[in-house]
Parts: sequence; structure tokens; C-alpha cells
Amino acid sequence: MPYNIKEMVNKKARFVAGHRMCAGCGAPPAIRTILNALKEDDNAVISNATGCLEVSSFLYPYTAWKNVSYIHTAFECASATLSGAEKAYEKFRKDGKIPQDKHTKFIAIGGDGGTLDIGFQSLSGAMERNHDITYICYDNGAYMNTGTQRSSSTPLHADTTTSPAGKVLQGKSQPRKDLTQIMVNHNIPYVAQTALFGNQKDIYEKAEKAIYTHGPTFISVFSPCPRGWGYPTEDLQAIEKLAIDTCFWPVYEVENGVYKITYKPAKKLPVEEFLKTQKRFKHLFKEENKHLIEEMQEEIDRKWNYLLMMEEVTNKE
Ligand SMILES: Cc1ncc(C[n+]2csc(CCOP(=O)(O)OP(=O)(O)O)c2C)c(N)n1
Ligand code: SF4
Ligand SMILES: [Mg+2]
Repeated sequence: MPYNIKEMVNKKARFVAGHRMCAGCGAPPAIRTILNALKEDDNAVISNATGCLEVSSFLYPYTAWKNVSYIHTAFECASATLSGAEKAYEKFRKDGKIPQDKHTKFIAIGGDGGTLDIGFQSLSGAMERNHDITYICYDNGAYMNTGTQRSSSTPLHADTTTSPAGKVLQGKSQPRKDLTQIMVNHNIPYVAQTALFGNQKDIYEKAEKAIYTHGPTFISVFSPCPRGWGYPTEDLQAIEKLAIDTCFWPVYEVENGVYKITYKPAKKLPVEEFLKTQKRFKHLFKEENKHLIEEMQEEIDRKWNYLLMMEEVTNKE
């Protein structure tokens, strides 16, 4: 169904109010929009790894998950758990034990720590085995639930409790692991990177494609965290937009190997515009650290140019 905001907000909700995530957190609206892409009559099995989203939305006997089947899994096995459920469903369906007119979609959700680090091998395995599942990583760039420890998705030079900016370090010394590209290299039918900026169109359309493409699919969704990044809650939307306009977080999709950048800023802003909105990058604005911002800008430009090049090359073939 093409994106239509009226129809979307009136659809049966799958993730509802009453969870305990912080105000100004990017994850709840992102997950709600993604699940809104499910067709009304379809069921979904959600395999959710531990992390802020899980611990804040599923406190027995309360739950913010509605009209879905929900499994809380450990970090390591969100994808393995979902693979098993999907295979069992396929077998029951084949044996006629499940009505043929009912459809269930299989969706795993994990944070960046649970996806890029601890659950990485089970994710890679599930993708390679060609399960009919969708994996959603909500990426807030650290282990937020346990107090903002660095993950392999923490951006270069970001201040976290285990990469503290001070006399010894200037935040994390390593650049982010690029999981979206790693997923592209699994040669799966659909991979996308998205964010909530301006409206929900980009995220909704990508979620719909991912959920309804047969085979393994993957989405990485930008997920700001006011507590770990240090920004006032009301700045959520502005930060999402700056991440896109500076190309800090490019939004694109790769469908059967063909790249499409889904938003190209008319004027690409310097990365400072994004960095200055958050306390985790405050140390970079000291006179002696200006070169670190230049280093970040170079990394962003290199990756953006790579995407432009891949878009050109893969659309020619
Ligand atoms: C194997 C394992 N290691 C560590 C933990 C402790 N732990 C619980 S939540 C969490 C942080 C999760 O980070 P992420 O996946 O990025 O999700 P976020 O909290 O940032 O949303 C950690 C380390 C755990 N539950 N299991
Ligand atoms: S700590 Fe961060 S990621 Fe966790 S609920 Fe709060 S804002 Fe969201
Ligand atoms: Mg995280």
C-alpha cells in the first residue's frame, strides 16, 4: 500500500502507549511506524533482544506490544530464535495445520549492541540460511540500557562511559562498524538504512518492502537517545533531520544489489551542525580538537561519495 499518513495512523497499532522509554527517544516512534507497515490482517512474530526497547516495553504483567506474538530473546539469539519460529511455521503451513488464508510475518528487533556485537553471528547465520525474516536494528550508537557503554556502532570520537573524553581519550578512537554494508555483502534481497525525518514516509515504505519481500531482509534505523547523547527531548526531530542533511546518517536502500539513495540533501551541511546539538561531541569543539571534526568530515564524505558511486554503477548494470 503506498504511503498515506491518514491510512497509516488509523491502522491497527502493534506498539502502543504505556511503555516506559524516555521522552525524546527515537526508538518508539520508529518501531511503531515499522510495525504499522504490516497489513491489517497479518499476524507478526516479534523476536526482541534485550535492550532499552525490550526492558521498557515488556514488564510483566504489562506490555506495549499489541496484535503481535512477542518473544523476548537473549542478545545472542534473536535471529536464531526467529529462524526456528519461521521454519516451524513453514512446516505447519505445508502440513495444512495453519489456515492457508492467514499470514504471519517474522520480525527480529535489536539495539546496536545486541545486533552489531553480541547477536552478530546469529544474525549473519540467519541471513545466510535464507530465512523469510526481517531484522530491524534500532541504532542509538551505544549500550544505552546499561549506562551508555561504547558499542561497535558508536561513532568515532563520541564520548561514552567506556570511551570517555578526557585527558587520555577524545571519545571513541575507532570509526563505526558499518553493519548496513555488511548486510549488503550477505547478498540478501533487501537492505535499507532509514530514519524518521520530516515525516514517516521513508521508514514506512522501507519497512513495507522489507517485511513483504520474500527472504531475509534488514533495516537499520537511526535512533537518537537524549540520555546517552545529551540533548533536550524536544530536539529529537531536529537531530534526525540534521543527521540526514549532513549525511552523517545517509538513508538508502539496496534492492537485489541495486542502490538507491532515498534522500539527497539539496545542500549538504557540515557535520558540525549535527555534532553541536549533542553533549557527547562537546569536547570536539575545543580549539585543540578541531582536527578531529575534520577527520569525521572526511570519513562522512568518503562514505557519501561511495554511496553515490554505487548508485550510479549498480543502476547502469
Ligand atoms: C549476553 C548479555 N550481555 C550483557 C547483558 C547486559 N545488557 C542488558 S541491556 C544491555 C545494553 C544493550 O544495548 P543495545 O543492544 O545497543 O540496546 P539499547 O539498550 O542501547 O537500546 C546490556 C549490555 C545481557 N543482558 N546479556
Ligand atoms: S536511555 Fe536512550 S535509548 Fe534508552 S529509552 Fe532512554 S532515550 Fe531511549
Ligand atoms: Mg544501543
